[in-house]
Amino acid sequence: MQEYDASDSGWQKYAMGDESRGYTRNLVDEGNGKSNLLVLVWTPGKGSPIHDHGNAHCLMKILRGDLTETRYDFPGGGDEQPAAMKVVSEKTYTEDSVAYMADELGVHRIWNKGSDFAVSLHLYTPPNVARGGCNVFDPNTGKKSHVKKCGYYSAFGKLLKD
Ligand code: 2CO
Ligand code: FE2
Repeated sequence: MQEYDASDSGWQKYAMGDESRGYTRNLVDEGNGKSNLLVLVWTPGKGSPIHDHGNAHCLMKILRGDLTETRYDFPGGGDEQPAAMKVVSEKTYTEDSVAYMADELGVHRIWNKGSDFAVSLHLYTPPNVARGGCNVFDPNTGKKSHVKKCGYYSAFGKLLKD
């Protein structure tokens, strides 16, 4: 991920944005069933919900713009009292930087504070979220909801119908 040159225009055919959404997930490669490579396009002023990563490794490289990541402690089991989720860090990543995320480090949300679309390249291994979805969390209560299908906006450069 570090060696990939973000000024290479190869990623552009996958970078399909949609300002009606927080971000789009565009599938580039399925790594022979062992990984998932995605180009994500982030709408200005919007972002993702707080989510986990299906017990997989996640690498993110910024291809265009800046992205802000807020990390939270992984919420505990079901019998805790509802409580606002605890922020552990907030970082802004600039073009060409690479970040790592995994459930061991907590959960996060990614936000595009800029005024133009931002683009990032994500490598997930194993591709657990593609198979089993992920969980999203309510920032005020820590309540978890399972998302069965974290769908794609496009696959292999072709727009998918909803
Ligand atoms: N994990 C999110 C997703 O695949 C993107 S935030 O970066 O990890 O939709
Ligand atoms: Fe994520």
